[in-house]
Order: sequence, then C-alpha cells, then structure tokens
Amino acid sequence: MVENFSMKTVIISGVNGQDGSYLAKLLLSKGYEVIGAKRRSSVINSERIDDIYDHKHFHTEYFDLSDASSIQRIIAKYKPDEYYNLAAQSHVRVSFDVPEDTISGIINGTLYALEAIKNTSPETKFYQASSSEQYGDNPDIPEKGFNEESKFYPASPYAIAKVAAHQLVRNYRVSYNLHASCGILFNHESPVRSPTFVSRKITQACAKIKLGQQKKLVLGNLEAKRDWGYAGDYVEAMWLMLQQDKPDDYVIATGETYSVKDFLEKTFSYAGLGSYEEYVSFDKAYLRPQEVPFLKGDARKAERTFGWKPKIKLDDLVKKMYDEDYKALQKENK
Ligand code: NAP
Ligand code: G4F
Repeated sequence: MVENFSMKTVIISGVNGQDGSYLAKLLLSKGYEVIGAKRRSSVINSERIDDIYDHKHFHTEYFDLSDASSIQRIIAKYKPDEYYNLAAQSHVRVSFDVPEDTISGIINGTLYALEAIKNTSPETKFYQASSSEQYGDNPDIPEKGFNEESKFYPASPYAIAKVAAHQLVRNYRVSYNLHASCGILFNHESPVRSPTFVSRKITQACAKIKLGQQKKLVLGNLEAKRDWGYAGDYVEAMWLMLQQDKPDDYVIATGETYSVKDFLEKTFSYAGLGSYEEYVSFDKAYLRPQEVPFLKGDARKAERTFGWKPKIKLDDLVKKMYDEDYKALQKENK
C-alpha cells in the first residue's frame, strides 16, 4: 500500500519494458511513489526492474491494455499525479502478424486510460508514448528532420494505431481540458533493449561472435535509416513534458540519422572484428511488408521549451550497449 501521502504518485504502464524500467528508476530518484502496472506472464519477466522491486516506494499492480476495468481500477485507486501510457505491442514487424492485438491494445488502452482520468481523476497529467513511426514513409522530409507539424504517413498496423492514439490524446486535451501530452520519440535504445530490435540484436551478436559463441548474424533490410538515441535520456524528456504548465506535443530525437549498415560498421569496428560483411547474412523473414526508409527528428521545440538535449549520441550508445553485452556474457561463462 502507498504509505506516504505527501509524495507525488505516478502510474507507469508497461513498467517491465525498456522505457518503463528507466522511467521508474528516474522517478524513484526524484522522490515519487511509483506504481508499476504490468500484465501477468507465465514466466517471471521483471529482470529490468529486479533492482527496485523491494524499494519501499515502488509497488506493482496487474493490468492489461485489453481490460478497461483494470485500468479504471488502478486510476481510481491511486488518483496519480502523473500517468505514463507506455504499454504497447511495440514491435513494428510483429504488428503485421498480430494487427488486431496491436491496434486494439494501443488504441483501446489509451482510450480507457483517458476516460478513467476524465471521469475519476481529471487532475492527473497524462503522457502518451507516440512514435516517429507515425511519420512512416512521408517523402516530404524537412532539412532538420520531422517536427511536430510534419504529416503522418503511417506504414504499419503499429504506426496506424499510434496515430489514432495520438489523435485521441489531442482530442481529450482540447475537449476536456486534460493535461495530456504526446512525446513523439524517435528510436531509443539501451543495454536492456529487447534483442528483437535491430540495435541490440547487433550488439549482442557482435559480443557473442567476439567470445566465440556465435558465428553468423542474420538480418533484413540494411539500408533503412534511423535516428537512434539513448533511452535514459529520453525518459527525462517524458518527465519534463509533464512538468510544463501547459500540455503539448514534442519531438524527441538526436537530429542525426544512420543506416542499419552504419550501425553494423560501428559495432563491428568497436569490437575489433573487422568487416561486418564476413559475418552478416540476409533473410527476407526480417523484411516488413511496407518499410519506413528514413527517420530523422527535429527536437528543437523540446530544447526551446524545457532545455532538453540528448546527452548520448550513436557512437557512445554503440559502445555502451556492446560493453554491457560483452560483460554480461563473460560473467555467464565464468
Ligand atoms: P517495450 O520494451 O516493448 O515495452 C512495452 C511494455 O508494454 C512491456 O512491459 C510489455 O509487457 C507491455 N505490454 C505489451 N502489451 C501489453 C498488454 N496488452 N497489456 C499490458 N502491458 C502490455 O517498449 P519500449 O521500447 O519500452 O517502449 C515504450 C513505449 O514507447 C511503447 O508504447 C512504444 O510503442 C513506444 N515507443 C518506443 C520507442 C523506442 O524506440 N523504444 C520509440 C517511440 C515510441 P511484457 O513485458 O509483459 O511484454
Ligand atoms: O529495430 P527495429 O525493429 O525498430 P523500428 O521498426 O524502427 O521500431 C522501433 O522504433 C520505433 C520508433 O521509430 C518505435 F515506435 C517502435 O516501437 C520500435 O521501438 O528496426 C529498425 C530498422 C528497420 O528498418 C528494420 O527493417 O532495422 C531494420 N532491420 C534490419 N534487420 C531489422 C532487422 N529490424 C529488426 N527488428 N530485426 C532485424 O533482423
């Protein structure tokens, strides 16, 4: 039970996920009472939050995006100061395989939370995990990258759902005067990124190859370009958005874009393995029915409004991820 009623209370949905775990740690360090909402799983999958599980200001609740009553229950129970809507089926390629689950979870999960806040806790500030995938294959790319005014051309069930959820948040902000903000975050990675995403798949494979535990790395499209930042920096931006007097939408990005090939080159070179071409092969299973070829974000509004700038860029991110993978694998082998 929450004990200290003078502390600010926050609910983080998807607390088991990459961003949920970074955000929970950040908010505990800022003195919040943190309620982590997670779904039930048949195996324990809370490794990312193991180190805070026994923290006296950290609590967990079960919920599911498909279960309106569970979302209403936790919002009515805690009437949190802030609610971070992070839970989602977040894998773009997988969204083509499970479109209904992805779309209904993202749209309904957002709607249920907004309705519960409107009806039972209208002072709660709401953060929406919007995505650069919403820009999709928009061919009209401003020189500095996509910004808050750029048009959405979503190119997957995931992105279509994120656009709908984004519009829902804007509609509830205007219609009901809720403090509801959307962070349009470009790709952000970390040592705890799931290895089903290309960044961690590469750093982990590279560390295994270096240690003689893997020979080949099988990938899809190497030409796609992404604006990759560090999750630890990006959760700070989420929090800053909710500290503003007025709700709004903000792009969060590094402003630099690199191809998957560039990511490979940087990682294999840092590992001292020479050319990635010796190790990498192609499988069309990793292609998407529709690809997003290019993403670069313009985060100048966030910098102007609340002074946010990324601290870690791609070269350091690659080193950080590779080093952690290498250390963990070495430890496992001892
Ligand atoms: P992630 O690591 O995949 O975490 C997603 C979380 O959502 C997990 O805890 C997952 O639970 C939970 N979840 C999935 N389906 C659920 C359901 N039906 N009910 C309850 N919980 C459910 O994703 P992330 O990278 O932390 O991203 C956080 C949010 O930001 C997501 O909404 C994502 O779409 C969005 N986003 C991410 C990026 C990025 O580059 N990381 C960029 C822009 C936007 P399990 O652990 O049980 O699977
Ligand atoms: O790492 P990815 O799967 O990330 P993607 O699709 O950009 O999505 C991530 O970032 C979004 C923000 O823009 C989030 F909204 C979303 O939730 C997620 O976090 O793929 C990056 C690129 C793609 O172009 C993909 O085709 O890498 C290419 N790729 C090449 N080989 C691969 C692979 N992607 C994966 N996952 N696995 C491969 O083997």
